[in-house]
Amino acid sequence: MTGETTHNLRGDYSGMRPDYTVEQAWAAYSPAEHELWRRLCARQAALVPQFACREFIDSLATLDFSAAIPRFDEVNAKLARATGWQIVAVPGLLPDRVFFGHLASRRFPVTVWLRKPEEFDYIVEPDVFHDFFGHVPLLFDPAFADYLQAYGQGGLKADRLGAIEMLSRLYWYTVEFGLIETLAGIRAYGAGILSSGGELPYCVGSGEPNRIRFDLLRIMRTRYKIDTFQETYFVIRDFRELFEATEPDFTPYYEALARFDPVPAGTVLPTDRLAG
Ligand code: HBI
Ligand code: FE
Repeated sequence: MTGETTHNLRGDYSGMRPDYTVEQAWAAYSPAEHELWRRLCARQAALVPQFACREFIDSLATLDFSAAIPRFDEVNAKLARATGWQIVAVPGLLPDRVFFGHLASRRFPVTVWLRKPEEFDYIVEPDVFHDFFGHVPLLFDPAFADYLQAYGQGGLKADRLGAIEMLSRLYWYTVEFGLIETLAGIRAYGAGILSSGGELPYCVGSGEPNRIRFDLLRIMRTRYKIDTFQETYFVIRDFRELFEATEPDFTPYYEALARFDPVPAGTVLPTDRLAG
């Protein structure tokens, strides 16, 4: 979301603090919500060993939150020791500037509400399952945690340069829908994939989508669709590659990219190096 407004979003933004955070209100979750949470975790846990990257699998194994919707403050005690990150409870999608500001300070916004049972297979806005199951485990990986903070710092600068759309594409094709090469083959590390029952096997196993080697400028030119499986995935070698890509000052990149047209989501360019 790149808009500054929070209208027509599902969350309750009325009681939030100036930094858009709220209390998690863990006691307010119903038994039915904890049951839906258990079903969502069971579905993904069956897929993770075969399709998720090693770092996600190892981190998930140290966190035991399949029995009920987790208490953010309990996980924060462990997370602070691991990488200095904290999760903060939010009503839902935040304006980009606010979102980047949290990431830049090693705070990951996690939505407090859970989807409805009829949204078991697909939800448009991130809910607590997408944010927590999809994003939190990799916050325990030092290299990925460094990248995400660097991304947040870059986002604050992109906001000042009017380059948010290009940086949102980088977030989309890495943090949300990124793939990584492993000795056992290509695996998923993107949260949007890891929290999806259908897209997790699809992104690794299907012959349909393009799988292109990570290329920062190519990614920042590439459009994405929010309501279908991805037509193109970008594949990194390891998380250091992400961190190193975000180290330089992006200003010259934005200037160079201003001369190119965006690339449609399903296109393969002659300069693309295919992966897998
Ligand atoms: N807000 N809570 C929340 N979670 C997100 O993942 C998120 C957001 N706001 C903006 C956003 N993502 C994307 O536009 C990023 O590219 C910034
Ligand atoms: Fe997300």
